[in-house]
Amino acid sequence: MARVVRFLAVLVVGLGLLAWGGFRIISHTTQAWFEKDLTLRAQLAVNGARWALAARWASEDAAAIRDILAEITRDERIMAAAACTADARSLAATSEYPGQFSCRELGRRVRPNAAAPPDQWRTVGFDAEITGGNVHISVVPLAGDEGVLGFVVLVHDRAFIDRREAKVQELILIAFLILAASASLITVVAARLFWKGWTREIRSFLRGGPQRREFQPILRDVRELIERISAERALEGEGGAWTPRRLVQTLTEHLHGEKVIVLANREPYIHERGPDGALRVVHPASGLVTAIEPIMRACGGVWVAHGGGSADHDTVDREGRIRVPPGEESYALRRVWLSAAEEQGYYYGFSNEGLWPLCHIADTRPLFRREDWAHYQAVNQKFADAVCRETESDDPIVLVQDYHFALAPGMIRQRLPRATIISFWHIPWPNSERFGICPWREELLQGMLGSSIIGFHTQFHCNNFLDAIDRYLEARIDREQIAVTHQRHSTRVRAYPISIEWPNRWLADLPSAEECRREVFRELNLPPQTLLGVGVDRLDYTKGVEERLGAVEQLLERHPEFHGRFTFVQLAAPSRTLIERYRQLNDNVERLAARINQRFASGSYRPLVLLRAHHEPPTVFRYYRAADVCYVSSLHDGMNLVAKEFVAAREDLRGVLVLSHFAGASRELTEALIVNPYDMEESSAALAAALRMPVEEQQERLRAMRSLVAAFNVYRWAGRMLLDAARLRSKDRLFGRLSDASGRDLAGTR
Ligand code: ADQ
Repeated sequence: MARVVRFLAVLVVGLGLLAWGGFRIISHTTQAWFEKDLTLRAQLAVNGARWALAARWASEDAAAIRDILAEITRDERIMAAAACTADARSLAATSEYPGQFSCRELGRRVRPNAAAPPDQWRTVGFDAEITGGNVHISVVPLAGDEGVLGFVVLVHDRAFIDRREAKVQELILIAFLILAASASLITVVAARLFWKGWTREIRSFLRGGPQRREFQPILRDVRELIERISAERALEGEGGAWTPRRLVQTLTEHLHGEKVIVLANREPYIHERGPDGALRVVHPASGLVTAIEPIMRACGGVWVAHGGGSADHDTVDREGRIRVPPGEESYALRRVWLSAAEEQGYYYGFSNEGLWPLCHIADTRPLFRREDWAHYQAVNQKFADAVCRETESDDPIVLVQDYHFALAPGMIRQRLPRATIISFWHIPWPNSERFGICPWREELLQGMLGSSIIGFHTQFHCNNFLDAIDRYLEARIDREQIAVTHQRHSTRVRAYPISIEWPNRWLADLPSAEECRREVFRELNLPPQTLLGVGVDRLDYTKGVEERLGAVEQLLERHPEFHGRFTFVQLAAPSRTLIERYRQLNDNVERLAARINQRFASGSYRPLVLLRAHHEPPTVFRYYRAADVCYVSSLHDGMNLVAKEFVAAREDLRGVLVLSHFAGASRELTEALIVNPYDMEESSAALAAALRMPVEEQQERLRAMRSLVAAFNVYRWAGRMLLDAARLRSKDRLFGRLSDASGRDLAGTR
């Protein structure tokens, strides 16, 4: 109510000011007109009497001149008149002439300047006040045969002008009101008619009836709104929890049970043959696999990946397929074979020496080689072809994973224009200046824009991506829809923060935290009062393992009370060891661990345990459960699932997570102790605080983080992407129908 009153008050004041301003202008203009009119009249009157006046001027016949002046004042609007000589003496004046306007004073007015001779004099006019009212004075030079003789003064009645002015203003006001009333009336009638048609169209649209073309943009907005609301409802739905069942339901209801094809470089199950010839299945240490595998278990479909295991060939059928997971077969793994040269160029070279350091701010220079690029293109084409062979319809749902396949979306789109391609970029996206380092930046962006949706972990990375498009491609960016249109194809860009499965399958058969702790302590030969810290990573320079060990060293330096009591165990899965920078990292970490042990070891006490090997998930989870503190010190990380796994593992609500500010996970797990891993002071202090943290505080922090990871689990991550894909598909189908009906390509105008 107060708002309405405020609005009306502002409206009234605004209109008042407008009207006042309008009147000022009108009155000014009419006044100027009237004054001009008076001057003209005065000149006419004097000119009309000019010969008669001139004849009497030389003899200075005052009586005759007065008679002529009296004749002039017969005009009802001229009240009085006077005649003055060139040297400003009074010759004659009518009886009503007001004495206050002397010839001397008026003589000064007709001269443009003091020295101006009479032939330069000009007619002047001005308003004045006399007893009895306002007047207008005109002073008109009188010309004879021998030049200017003097001037005539005419006194006009201003009351007449004021009356006329008021009348004009009144008429203008009436015209204005009539105009405003007609305009309002027309607007109201038009709006009513339009509203009526509009609402009728919406009602008919909701009932599924025919739609008129001119209403299609409005109906499209309404449709989008309805879809968004229903998708949000489906997403947050009853019960709220996202489970494998709910994900499958979503797929069935919204995507008609469509088969999902995942394209990822890493395979979820690697078959290795040991030295004894026995076959072994390995779960790779990969955040991507951790996240996608539960989705495939739930939804079925095909996972297309590089077959890199030593026994991978021996376990597949002729098409390179094998049903997985072993013993619980629910989806197909389709292996693609790469030659050593292809793997070197595409995987180690372009992907991991080029794109990986390009996208991570961790002080390692990206290396771009032309031959790597050629392999990257060829291998992307090879995988894209494999995906197309796995499809059963012309509009499959394809989930393209990560930076290994920036070109594949465009290649798949070329063969299957109606496919729904969701690309997810698991690592950060750099700012556009850094991205510009890549010599094939345009090609990468074009390839990615073959996707229907491109996902990143954070909005920040989405924005960086849009900036890169803006800078390097001729494309239209719609910042409201967050979409890019390039060569008539539209791609949505969205943030989908990835997560882990909840409940976690690896926890189901795991012993209690106490038992895990006992087992780990036995394995590491630790005394029971030991405080245990743990780090779990692929050995990658972006994970900040060197910085982490530095923080442990400083903790022991600054806090002697932890000597002999604190042990940090680092599980480090060797990764990309063919690359020089990774070999260096390996050596550095080993050297650092040795130095710390040398400095602080005593008796059987070793402050640092480096377990440089791949560990199967049950072992990893056992360490999470055994630890007092888990330190994730990434220098730059898209998300980091280790942090979320630690939170999931701590059903006992014990333990503290110390988490790098530079991991995407720090945006969600705000109850962790968030640190800058480059700052040794801060991170070692955080480790000390974690080791001293009261149990109640540990419980409180973990409770909050656990409820977040439970609600925002990986099923929700996939569910949101699939719902968005479903919306796009129905929209595409609708547009397809509309364009068929109208013979126009509407899809291209989106
Ligand atoms: P990654 O860089 O692989 O993933 P991350 O998210 O930390 O990183 O996941 C690592 C996974 O490997 C975890 O599941 C962990 O348990 C496992 N792991 C780590 N060390 C291991 C070891 N020594 N032995 C066995 N398993 C180990 C990329 C991005 C991340 C993003 C994920 C998912 O770099 O930022 O979170 O994708 O999108």
